[in-house]
Amino acid sequence: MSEVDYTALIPNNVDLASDAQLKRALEAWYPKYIDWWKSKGPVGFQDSEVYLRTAVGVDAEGWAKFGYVKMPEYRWGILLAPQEAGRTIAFGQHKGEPVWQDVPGEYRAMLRRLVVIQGDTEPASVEQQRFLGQTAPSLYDMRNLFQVNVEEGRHLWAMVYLLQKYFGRDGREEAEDLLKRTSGDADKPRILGAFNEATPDWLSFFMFTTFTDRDGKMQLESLASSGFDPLARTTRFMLTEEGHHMFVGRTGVERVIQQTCEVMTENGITDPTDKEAVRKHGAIDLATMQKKINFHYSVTLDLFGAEISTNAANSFNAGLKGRFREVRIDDDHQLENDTYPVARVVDGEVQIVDTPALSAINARLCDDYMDDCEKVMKRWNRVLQTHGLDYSLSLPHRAFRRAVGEFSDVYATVAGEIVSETEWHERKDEWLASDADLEYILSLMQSETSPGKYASWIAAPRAGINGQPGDFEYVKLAA
Ligand code: BYC
Ligand code: FE
Ligand code: FE
Repeated sequence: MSEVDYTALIPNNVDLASDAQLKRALEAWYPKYIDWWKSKGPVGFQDSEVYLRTAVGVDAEGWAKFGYVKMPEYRWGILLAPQEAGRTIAFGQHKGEPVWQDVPGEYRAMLRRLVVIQGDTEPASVEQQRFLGQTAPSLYDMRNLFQVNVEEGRHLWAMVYLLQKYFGRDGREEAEDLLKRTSGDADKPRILGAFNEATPDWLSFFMFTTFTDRDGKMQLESLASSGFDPLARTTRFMLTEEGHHMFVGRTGVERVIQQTCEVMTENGITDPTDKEAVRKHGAIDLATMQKKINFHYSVTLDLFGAEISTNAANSFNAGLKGRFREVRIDDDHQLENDTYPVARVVDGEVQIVDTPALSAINARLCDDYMDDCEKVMKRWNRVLQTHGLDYSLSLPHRAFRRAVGEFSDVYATVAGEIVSETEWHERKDEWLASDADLEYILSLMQSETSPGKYASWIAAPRAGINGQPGDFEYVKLAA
């Protein structure tokens, strides 16, 4: 059962061969997916040989193999983590009951919505990143981009499998619609805000994979404890891939910082706010990086939904969506008598208010996300410290520039001070990249396609992918 069948059109470890109806539905969806990939996926490079990893097993050790693949021929598979015998529901009102192998009728709509929202983000991110191959700072980075893209494509398959197997005709319709909405489209946009933003340059891509893929991690972790076992097993395997996406983002930004630090040290630039001095050498100044952090972090916080949410309380109670690493939390996992401290706007300032824990599920997940992001900031700041620079990067306050939840009606500075709308607009260039900053970044986006060479604004990685040497040809460009 957990062996992956690679002889089938759709590689899988779910014994697809024995379910003729499902197999037909997925095989009918396959050409539509390929059409979508070719028309809305990476622009160009479809005939190039890309050094990609493909999942070939689901155990922690040795689940992937590396080799050259043309992207449209990537083996997008349906891979579930192994079933745990005797697993019971870990939280909510059904706590202790055996997990569900089928959709519980009373929760069908709730569950379908979670699967559809999760599924919608995956192709959206591929669409957002479709032009980046053309301006890759190296073949190494180009390969990483395409690796992330094919895996987000696989994540879409993961959700489509659930929809088609467990949700009948509605599920098949939802699967079609996942290919019909498009990131940024005026008429049929993707469901969640951040997935309709543009990713026009590589700094944005690295920030996106740092911050927005990290929301993916948090959401998948909370679905990984779902009482609906097929969803839990699917998301558990997706998490193994998510690690690489966040690695690409975190080390990508780190390498940009590294390059800037080197430029500053070599040229005796000591004022970190002197952006022209750094830009003269083709690097990205630290202040602009801070502004990009402010943008991507605040957009991503909105993905957690309202801090206080009955939707979240209902899906927790139902046993469908838990908290971050639910099973490791030391409490009763039902939360009927618990409270949780939630940051809210009270009398014109941000205050912490004890709130019934069930209604604060989203707030808590968001807090766990913030802690995770703080660790990333520490790593980035270590690079600055190593170079003896008196500057540090930081996360903006949670109230800054929010469109969803507690802070959506107020205007707050990056320090969390609530100001008037007029003042906020007057000062916003202090916190967000200006058009001129963004144009400068875009002007740096020239592709570098010689093996082992890197664009002026980014340092080489510390190690190659799968132990490959520095001048490895990660993408063999089609003539
Ligand atoms: N934009 O109670 P509320 C990833 C709507 S990323 C627009 O506040 P809830 C990835 C909401 O639909 C992870 N609308 O929120 C990363 C609702 O509308 P209705 C993706 C929004 O439901 C990088 C209303 O507001 N996975 O995998 O508790 C690359 C009130 O809802 C937004 C998931 O998110 C928004 N930002 O929580 C590739 C997991 N936020 O129904 C991939 C599945 C809320 O009242 N989704 N609304 O009309 C969920 O768990 C929840 O739906 C959310 C929202 C956490 C997103
Ligand atoms: Fe994903
Ligand atoms: Fe991802």
